[in-house]
Amino acid sequence: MQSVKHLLSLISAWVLPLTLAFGQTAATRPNILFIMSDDHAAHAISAYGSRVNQTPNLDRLASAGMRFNNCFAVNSICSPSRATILTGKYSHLNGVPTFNRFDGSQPTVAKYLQAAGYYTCMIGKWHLVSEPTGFDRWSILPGQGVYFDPQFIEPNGQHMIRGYVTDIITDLAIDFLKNRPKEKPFFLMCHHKAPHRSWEPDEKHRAMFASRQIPEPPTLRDDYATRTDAIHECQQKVFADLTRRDLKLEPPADLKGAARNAWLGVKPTEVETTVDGKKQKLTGEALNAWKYQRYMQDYLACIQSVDDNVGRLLDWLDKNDLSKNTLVIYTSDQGFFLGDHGLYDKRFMYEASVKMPFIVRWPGMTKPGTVQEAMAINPDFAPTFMALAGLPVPADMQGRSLIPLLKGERPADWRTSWYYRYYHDPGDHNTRAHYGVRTTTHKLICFWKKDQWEMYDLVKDPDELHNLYHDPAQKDTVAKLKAELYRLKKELKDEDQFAYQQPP
Ligand SMILES: [Ca+2]
Repeated sequence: MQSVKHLLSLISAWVLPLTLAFGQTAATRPNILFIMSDDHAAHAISAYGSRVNQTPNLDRLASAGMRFNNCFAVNSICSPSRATILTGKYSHLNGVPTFNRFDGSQPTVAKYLQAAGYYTCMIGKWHLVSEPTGFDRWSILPGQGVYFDPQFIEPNGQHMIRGYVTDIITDLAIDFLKNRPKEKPFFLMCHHKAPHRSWEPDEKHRAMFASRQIPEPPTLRDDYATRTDAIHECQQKVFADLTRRDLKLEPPADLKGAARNAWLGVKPTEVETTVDGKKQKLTGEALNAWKYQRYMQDYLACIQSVDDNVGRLLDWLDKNDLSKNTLVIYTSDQGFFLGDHGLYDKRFMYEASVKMPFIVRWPGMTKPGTVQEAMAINPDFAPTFMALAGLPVPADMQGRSLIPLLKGERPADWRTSWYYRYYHDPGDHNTRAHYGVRTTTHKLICFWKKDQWEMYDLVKDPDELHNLYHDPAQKDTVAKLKAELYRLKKELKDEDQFAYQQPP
């Protein structure tokens, strides 16, 4: 703790000379508006070529800025991604491999920016158990929070706000911007709860999607041939694992309390519903298709409200003459399976899960309507914020500033591979722990508790349907990927700190 305080005071002393050295003066340092939703897959954004929805406000941001096509979460679940974004470090160094408590006494990018004169604020989903540190103002949802009439925790207590959570978080963000000290640049983390499970839209957006037929993804009926045990064993399957609660089925009126909850927790194999005005009993393939529709209709309706609210924030910046000197980011804490491989949720190192949407508008610096193919990872976010504030990137942050990429300059030594590690096993969905490496062309995954491996050629098989690990023709490729995996693991100081035991 003492060393952190010492470090922060040193940084304060450095700020003036360093900002001058980095060419960012107090007057030119940009405001940073970081909007992050929860579980919003890039392939549910029309700027990313979505087949399932339209997101005009996110598209507006993308057309005025840069869309990253290859931005990834290095541990694809909520709390670990948040801890990584704050610290610039992998889970094994920031101490949050699963849903455990974040040690708020460690250095974070919010603390560094606050010490450097930024006005810092955190609004919405926090999900790190401990209270936020390094923020001048914060208002967070307890745990996962709820969609309707949510509670918020603030430094001086907890209170409920009536309404829909996505609207309220945006209201709070605007209130913060209105009442900020105008002489300081701001760093605002605006974290939406939506579209996290249990996917509860407000009435307006629910109605928009209620009768919409959503196209099925090509891998919805993946038979998992050639894959190892993990995907067979996991319980995050659209057809097998969605509950009556997920599907918004109405319990019998006489059921109360625990009995009602038990009824809602059932994964139904038969559902009575109304199709084209007629009551029907759905089973088998008809029920499977219906489950996918119910899941996606609600998930997409939640996203539509996020999109509307991003539009509100962008409008507010425009009206208050803040758009020019504010860097705006839209991202999600990880991706999500939208029926891809027959799954919902995230966790696996497969593309739909690890790929984060990442859209950045930075007027005057980032060329409008550009697309970035270089690989970014969520440990890069904190170093990027440091560099934007004109601060040196601390040596123990494991990512790299994205500023050169945002300016359209790709450093010759930019990464061509990155390391992944997921720990929450069995977790909520019986998903096996694994680590792996992804390059620009291949992916190697090791489920270390069983010593089972998968290898994919992402160029020939972008849907990751053909595990080539045991293919004799791929022997050399597998050996090279293994060498790279262990090189990265060592370089990142992953010494299996949480391999077999996670913090409580
Ligand atoms: Ca999440």
